[in-house]
Amino acid sequence: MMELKGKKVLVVGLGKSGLAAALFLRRKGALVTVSDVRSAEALAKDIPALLDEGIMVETGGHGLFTFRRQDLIVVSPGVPLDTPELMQVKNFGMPVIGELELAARFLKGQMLAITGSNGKTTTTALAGEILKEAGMRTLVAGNIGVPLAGLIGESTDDTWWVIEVSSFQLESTVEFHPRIAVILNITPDHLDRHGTFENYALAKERIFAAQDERDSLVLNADNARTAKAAERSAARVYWFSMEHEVSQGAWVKDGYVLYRSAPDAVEEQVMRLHNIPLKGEHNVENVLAAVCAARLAGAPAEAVRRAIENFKAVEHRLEYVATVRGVEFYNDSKATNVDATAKAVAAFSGGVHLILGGKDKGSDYTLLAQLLRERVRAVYTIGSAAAKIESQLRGVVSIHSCETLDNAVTVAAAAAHPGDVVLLAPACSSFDQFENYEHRGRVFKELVNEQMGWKVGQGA
Ligand code: UMA
Repeated sequence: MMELKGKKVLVVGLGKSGLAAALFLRRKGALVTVSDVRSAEALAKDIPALLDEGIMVETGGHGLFTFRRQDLIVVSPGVPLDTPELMQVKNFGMPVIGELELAARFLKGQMLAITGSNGKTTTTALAGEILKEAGMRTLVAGNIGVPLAGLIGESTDDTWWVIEVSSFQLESTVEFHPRIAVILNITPDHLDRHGTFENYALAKERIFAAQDERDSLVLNADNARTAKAAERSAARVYWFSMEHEVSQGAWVKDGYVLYRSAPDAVEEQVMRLHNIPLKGEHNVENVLAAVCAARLAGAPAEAVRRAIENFKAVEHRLEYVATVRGVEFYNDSKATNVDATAKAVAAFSGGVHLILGGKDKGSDYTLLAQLLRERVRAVYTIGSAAAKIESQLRGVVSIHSCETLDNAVTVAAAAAHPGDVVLLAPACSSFDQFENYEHRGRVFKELVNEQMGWKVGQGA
């Protein structure tokens, strides 16, 4: 294990991950500095606690001098690895790792890690619920919103970590070694950071880079780019599929979820499809992946069934908000890429009023054209991506330029007829107008409540 006592460590980025990493490193005796591009005012709520712990803080930009006088640099996931100061010190041989890698080196227990372009938060939450239902010591962490570094002290040798991992986190892993790794799907996302789809896919594949033949890799047999990963993995590969039976893993047949632990094992009937309490086919895929991963971790089939049947949709993932004058409102603020939006729209048979836009990530919105023609009555654009979306989808469907979410909800609610759906599934990240996708989703829900004539906080 890496010795941290007396080492000079720089943490880059003071968001959730940076804060947790800095406090962990300090407790381990490191001499910690945090550097963030935001101003001291913007970071005011976190700085006093850091100074109290004896952590130094650099705000308003990254100084090359600060970066150069360290023994180790720990980066937050949102900090691109080609940030000039990082590139410079890497050239001098400075070790640079991410918060995930740091935590993975110190935590106790075993890791079940889940990645994918879409569905990873729901699948992580599902797998976590199943292991808890099975009575296993479980910690759920990662991209789902809880940095691992803050939970290390709670882990013991019999802990199962259920971790949502993003391509950003995986880019800076070295020894990160999950016993069970899951890749749900790989479809274009984050091209602004990774440059090409292939680079992005390769970052995802780092989830199994340290695995060997004693480990398990769960892959989506129906997603071409994901299935290709099998060739490069040293682990035992398990599959899940909506379309056909698999040799080992989980699949759907005659209205049931089935699982088989090995090609010559008996197939188990896990549960009826009908009893999955989540909307949309993509959520059946998430269930299949969670079934596979949880059975591999040792959860009994009965606990798997019970936990899934009692599962509640995760906030901001195709979350039902309310019905106002016969119009249903759904919040899928977590649909931050084109594929997630397509899945959200496909969960409804028609009559959708779709709110699209935010910060563009180099996406191709024309991929939505067919689905929009079939199921969407109108699109309402918001944010800085609006002009691009409008030019790519002109003539496909009626488009209203709304600029803000507030405006979009008002215009969509007025246009929708009873039986229609107003769906926030914006296909973009939120950072142009909101703090993050959770903030965007919360604002949407407040606006829907206002449509009902409610004031926030007053309840029904
Ligand atoms: N910053 C710098 N320099 C830079 C860039 C950013 O100093 O060059 C600073 C920012 O000013 C800010 C801080 O870094 O103060 C933000 O760090 P961060 O973006 O890593 O945010 P955290 O709060 O640490 O949240 C991260 C994940 N964020 C990202 O990957 C962008 C969260 O995932 C995750 O929940 C959290 O760690 C805990 O693990 C969010 C996300 O959007 C949900 N993830 C992407 C996705 O799901 O698509 C990958």
